[in-house]
Amino acid sequence: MLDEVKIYVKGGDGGAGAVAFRREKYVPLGGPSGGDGGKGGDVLFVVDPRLSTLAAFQKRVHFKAESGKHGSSNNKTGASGSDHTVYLPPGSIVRDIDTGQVLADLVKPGQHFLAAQGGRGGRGNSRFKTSTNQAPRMAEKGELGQERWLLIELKLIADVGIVGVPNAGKSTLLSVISAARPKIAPYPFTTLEPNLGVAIVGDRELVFADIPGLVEGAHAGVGLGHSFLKHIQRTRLLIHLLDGASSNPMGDFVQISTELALYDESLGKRPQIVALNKIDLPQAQELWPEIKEEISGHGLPVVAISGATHQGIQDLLNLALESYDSLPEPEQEPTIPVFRPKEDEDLFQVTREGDVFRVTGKRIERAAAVTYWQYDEAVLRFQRILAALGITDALIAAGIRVGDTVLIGDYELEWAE
Ligand SMILES: Nc1nc2c(ncn2[C@@H]2O[C@H](COP(=O)(O)OP(=O)(O)OP(=O)(O)O)[C@@H](O)[C@H]2O)c(=O)[nH]1
Ligand SMILES: [Mg+2]
Repeated sequence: MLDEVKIYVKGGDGGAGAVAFRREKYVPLGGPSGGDGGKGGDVLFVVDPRLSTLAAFQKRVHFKAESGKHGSSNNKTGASGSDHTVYLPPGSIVRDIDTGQVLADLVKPGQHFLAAQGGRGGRGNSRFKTSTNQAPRMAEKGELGQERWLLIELKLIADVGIVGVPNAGKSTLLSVISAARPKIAPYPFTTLEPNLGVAIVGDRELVFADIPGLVEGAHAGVGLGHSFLKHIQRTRLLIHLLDGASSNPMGDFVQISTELALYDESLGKRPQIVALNKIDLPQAQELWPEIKEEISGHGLPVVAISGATHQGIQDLLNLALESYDSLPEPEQEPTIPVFRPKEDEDLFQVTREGDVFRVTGKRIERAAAVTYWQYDEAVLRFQRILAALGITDALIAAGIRVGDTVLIGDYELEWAE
């Protein structure tokens, strides 16, 4: 699963303008007739909702548009280079590789981004004809196409994750509730990377992710590994799909729940709706009463559905929307705690200028600020703090005598016995 790729894009260079002159019968030297060069093609990024990963960029990272053709005689403009379109999945963020600045946030199907502009074609010599120069022997070169490296990140933003053992029917469910067309097959590990689909529930949209099948040890990388598990960390809700054709759906349930919790404790606690799939099969119908009771016993909502006949699907969607709306956003990714040494507030410093002693220090200055100097008790208490912090001793060591002035914060005190 690729979340981030660096790709190189280059617009086509503009074609060169031509230097040519008309050749006509009986005209020794005709006027200039060199055509302009063609424009270089652009490299465009376009959102394709059928894509859900950046996997295509494992094979190829350089994309160049075609250059413009050179201009030619008879004022013929060179052909423009064709554009090169690169398709990206929805949720792709395009960044400048050096500054990290976001250049485009590609979300909507069909949304465009001009990744690299093609160069302008050079002007042919007929454009340089003036009253004083009727036969210019000059033309322009084409402008070079823009080139740059871009960083593309994929935000896989799913609201609801569909999890379960291989072959449970997760991809089938996604294909029923959305326009997504994931591969479906009667063998395990058909889905290799998460697929996203948007389901319309009433007047709302929910993005579902069909997660590859999980097996025992998935948290440690068994099966297809666990890199895709992080993509369900941001989902608010899980649909845990049980395979009604399995010999032991409850055993599967416990196993998958364990894998999720082992991968990430909070994922194990993520709200779940359990759905027994393939209820069209007699085998599943037989299992249903017992499963319903057991899952309800765990305090979880449970429904019976069939991706094949669509039984129970609308109930499941309504339930999903209802729980989704009642849930808070999932916790933010944990930030790294920063430990700073705590400032020692008791520290103080005594400085002497003649018979004036200045005491600085956070705690003692605060104590001075909150003392009601008009009350003896308060003053006594302040003196106890001075002693406790070792300031009295420090002042004596510094040579203070009765009648000298002590400055603490904004206060001026007279030293007495
Ligand atoms: N009878 C019946 N078969 C179903 C139902 N849903 C899915 N299937 C079949 O179960 C098999 C597996 O379906 P998938 O949707 O590929 O299962 P998956 O959970 O995505 O499997 P992986 O991607 O391999 O983890 C296919 O042969 C489906 O046709 C259902 O409701 N009833
Ligand atoms: Mg699948």
